[in-house]
Amino acid sequence: MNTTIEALLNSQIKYEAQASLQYLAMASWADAKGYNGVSDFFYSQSDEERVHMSKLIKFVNERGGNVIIPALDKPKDTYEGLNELFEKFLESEMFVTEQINHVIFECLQQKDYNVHNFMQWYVTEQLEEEAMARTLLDKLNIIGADKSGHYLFDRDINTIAANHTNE
Ligand code: OFO
Repeated sequence: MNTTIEALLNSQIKYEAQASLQYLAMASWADAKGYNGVSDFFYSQSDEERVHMSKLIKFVNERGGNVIIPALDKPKDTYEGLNELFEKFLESEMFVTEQINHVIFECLQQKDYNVHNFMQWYVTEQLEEEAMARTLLDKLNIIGADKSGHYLFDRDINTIAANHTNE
């Protein structure tokens, strides 16, 4: 396996793992605050990121590359409220998108069309997740500091996210 691409895929394994851990911390924060809907949402986002990580690990191994299972940074686990929580969610997704674009760019530089092809799944996934994070943050910005709005957001978040995915 091309060593530049192998290193980039190992970095990507870390970013997906870090996102999974971050969303787990977000789920736990929301759980403790009584936002059950938001908590379920982040538990499931955390699971999804773990799948993204495993998919990369399996791919690198199948291609005969050397997988490095990374050490992770401690995730942020306190938030001022839902607005900050979802700002961080969008930031995290935008960061991952940027990294994936970088992998894609390097695949083309290195003429590694096989990995380029494999990474298309991540491009589509990121597009979807970033759009969803933006939609949720937009809704929270409309709600502002209104407590009953936060109550309804928490109640409806999984429906909003599901409908968003089906659009
Ligand atoms: Fe891994 O999909 Fe978002 O970050």
